[in-house]
Amino acid sequence: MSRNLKLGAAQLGPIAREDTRKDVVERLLNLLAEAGDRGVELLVYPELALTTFFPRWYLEDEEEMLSFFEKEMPSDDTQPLFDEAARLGIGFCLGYAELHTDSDGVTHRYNTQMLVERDGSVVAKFRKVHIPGHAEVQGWRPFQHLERYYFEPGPDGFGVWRAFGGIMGMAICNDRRWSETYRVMGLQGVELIMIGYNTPSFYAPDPQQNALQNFHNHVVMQAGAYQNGCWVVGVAKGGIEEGIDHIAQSVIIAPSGQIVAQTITTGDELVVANIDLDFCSFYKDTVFKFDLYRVPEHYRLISQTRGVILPPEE
Ligand code: CDT
Repeated sequence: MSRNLKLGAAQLGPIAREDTRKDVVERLLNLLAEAGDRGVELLVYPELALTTFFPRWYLEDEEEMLSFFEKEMPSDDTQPLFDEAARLGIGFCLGYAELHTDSDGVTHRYNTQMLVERDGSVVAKFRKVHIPGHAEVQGWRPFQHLERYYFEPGPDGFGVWRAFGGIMGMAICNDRRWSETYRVMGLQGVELIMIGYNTPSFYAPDPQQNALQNFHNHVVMQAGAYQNGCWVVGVAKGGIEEGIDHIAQSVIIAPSGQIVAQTITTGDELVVANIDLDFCSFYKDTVFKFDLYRVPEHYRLISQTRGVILPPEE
């Protein structure tokens, strides 16, 4: 049996601070048109795909800050993307900064991805859980990573949704570095995890990691795919954006942990793979048959006896 899905990773190159939503949506539409020509059914765009990666700046002025956030989705500017995708019968996953007002009138700022089905219906919103960086300006850094100033962690954790003929999950950028991201979705039977990212090549707290950025990007997603028997697609906004270099190397990864497609540029680029969701069962029903082989009671035993306390030094 096979459940084939033509999956596209729509990598973006840099977005300048001055670029309007209309400019960016034009680029998203170009990638969508190419995806249509290549038979794509589900197209995944990066994290914060509508704007530059503004957390590199400390914006005090509320109006200026909120100009990077979407108050509604779709908006007037993004409606053409929704319309064209539905006309072509292509579903998509789009990252953006979300300004959400809850039923008590309290506003929340989230780093969000929306999943839209081929008929244009919204499947789900996922809000980034692991918010990296810092909340106050740190003058020693050559540039800031103020995600903790702009965003609060998503309150809903990692869910999965039945869509596109399978079980779909999402994560955003820093989420991909944490093993529990994949495992929490793995325990819910996830078959495809969609991840957008913006990752500067320069890591100020420990620059010896710079040379390993592309390795770390792939190793976490390949391990997450293999250990949970699921497909993973990781999509970058890469290249030199406002003077800051970002890694690219967007990938589609099989449940075997192998990379089946990868971008070769740091700009706008589409890579496509025909993924079989039934291929997950080769791993979910064998080496990673959770019901048979996992021993959660043993984890409890360890935490009861050892907790989080390290043994005393000799
Ligand atoms: N966007 C995002 O989450 N980026 C982080 C950068 C490293 S932490 C400052 C990442 O994990 O790729």
